[in-house]
Amino acid sequence: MLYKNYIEGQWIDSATGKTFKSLNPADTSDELGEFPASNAQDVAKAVEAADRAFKTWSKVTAPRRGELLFDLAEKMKGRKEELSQLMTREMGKVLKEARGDVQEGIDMTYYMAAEGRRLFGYTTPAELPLKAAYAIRRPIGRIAAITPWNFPLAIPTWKIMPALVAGNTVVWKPASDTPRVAYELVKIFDEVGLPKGVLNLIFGGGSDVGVPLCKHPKINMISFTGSSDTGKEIYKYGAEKLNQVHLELGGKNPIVVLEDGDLELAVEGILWSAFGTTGQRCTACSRLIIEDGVYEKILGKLVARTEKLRLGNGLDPKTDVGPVVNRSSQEKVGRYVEMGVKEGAKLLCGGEMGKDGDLKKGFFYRPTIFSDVTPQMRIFQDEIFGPVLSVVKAKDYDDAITLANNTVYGLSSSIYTQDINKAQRAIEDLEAGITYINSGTIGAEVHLPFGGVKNTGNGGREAGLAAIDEYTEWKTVYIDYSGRLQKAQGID
Ligand code: UN1
Repeated sequence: MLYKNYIEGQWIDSATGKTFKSLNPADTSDELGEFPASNAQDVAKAVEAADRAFKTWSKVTAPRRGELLFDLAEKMKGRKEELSQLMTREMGKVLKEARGDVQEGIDMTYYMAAEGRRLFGYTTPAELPLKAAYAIRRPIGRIAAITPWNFPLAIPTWKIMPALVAGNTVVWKPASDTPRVAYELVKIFDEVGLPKGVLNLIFGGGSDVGVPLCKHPKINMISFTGSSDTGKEIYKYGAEKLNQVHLELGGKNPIVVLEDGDLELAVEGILWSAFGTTGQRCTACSRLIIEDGVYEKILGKLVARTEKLRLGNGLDPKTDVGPVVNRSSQEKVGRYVEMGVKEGAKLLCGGEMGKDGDLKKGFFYRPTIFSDVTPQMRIFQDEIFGPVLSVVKAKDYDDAITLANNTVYGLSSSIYTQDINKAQRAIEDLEAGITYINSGTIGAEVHLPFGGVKNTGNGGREAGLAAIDEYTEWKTVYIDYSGRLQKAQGID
């Protein structure tokens, strides 16, 4: 089936007439649809629509905007299973994880629906008598949302829901690997009666759609999740227009296991964080740092468990690990594994594509563990975004923290220890936006800030109240009811 862009409440063809297909990465003979490969002309139409809609949507009261999101959340809930199955087919994650992704989207939608009755500003005394002073939140305007394929439903909701409840309008460019899930979400918006132009959807590639969208003079905020390289480029487009730019970029997230940690629990957490979603989470654990005394023990258990993980189609309940998203990801993982071997790391398991039986139909890669990794190696430093875990031995707590922080990234982090003092110290010492104690690096909840330090972003946070800060601007109000000219700062 041929799908269309969604502009001003209408499903319309692209100006280009060109299309691209969405294929199941577990079985490329399964096609999820054909989508318009749009261009700058389509983008311009969508931004104009968002601009017209802003005039009225920003005047709808926030509780009413929230009610619409509430209806949306209810519908998403009703379609959870259908959306989850579709997601597994479109990007490969195993069904129980797809359900988690959809659930995260539902959670965010309910959470932001409720924000419609808060959007708290603040009041404060004025320094002069007979004068009121307070600050309120105002929408920013027309927002470009550019989203990745790894959380095709949850991440778009992190951007679209706070943007809409705050009174902004949105033009959304979803990843070209997951257009169908994007279509289904917008269809639900359409069904609940979102006023036309408030959310517009444009399918297509980064250079043909993403770039003109970011450069468009009427876009005044850009929110992007993806690689640090693309993030830097997008930041420049935003800078030229002095736009607010929200960037959620890469990670090379460490789990530290200390000698006093619960080792069984740690192994469970490592497996889940390194190979869940086939390692394709920004929060995935890709570096494991183990204190000397338990190094061999943990590695032994971990490799044995990893070798038992079943690779396969995510719709099969017996599957533990699904495919990577496409051929170029599979090749990238392969290149990094070759590099790791050349750099002198020891390959303990995996290290090859899935080639047997049905695995030939898609893009599979076996969960891979390297030991004897050093911080100089590319496999220690680069975000691979696949099922590859690099393991390093640490002498003690301080060495472990130094190793953990030896990265340009800083999204998630974790430490396993039973020592309350070390746990508390790690919360301060680990350079990351998120730190887990005695749990892996993945599984952030929607009502807390999400984001990272260093090259993971530019200081902003998604989710939680932080998202409301991202998608609103402050307006400060002074009301002088003295009836005379009062001058602040003590001027007579
Ligand atoms: C991501 O990979 O960009 O914390 C998002 C987690 C999920 C979100 C991951 N709730 O792992």
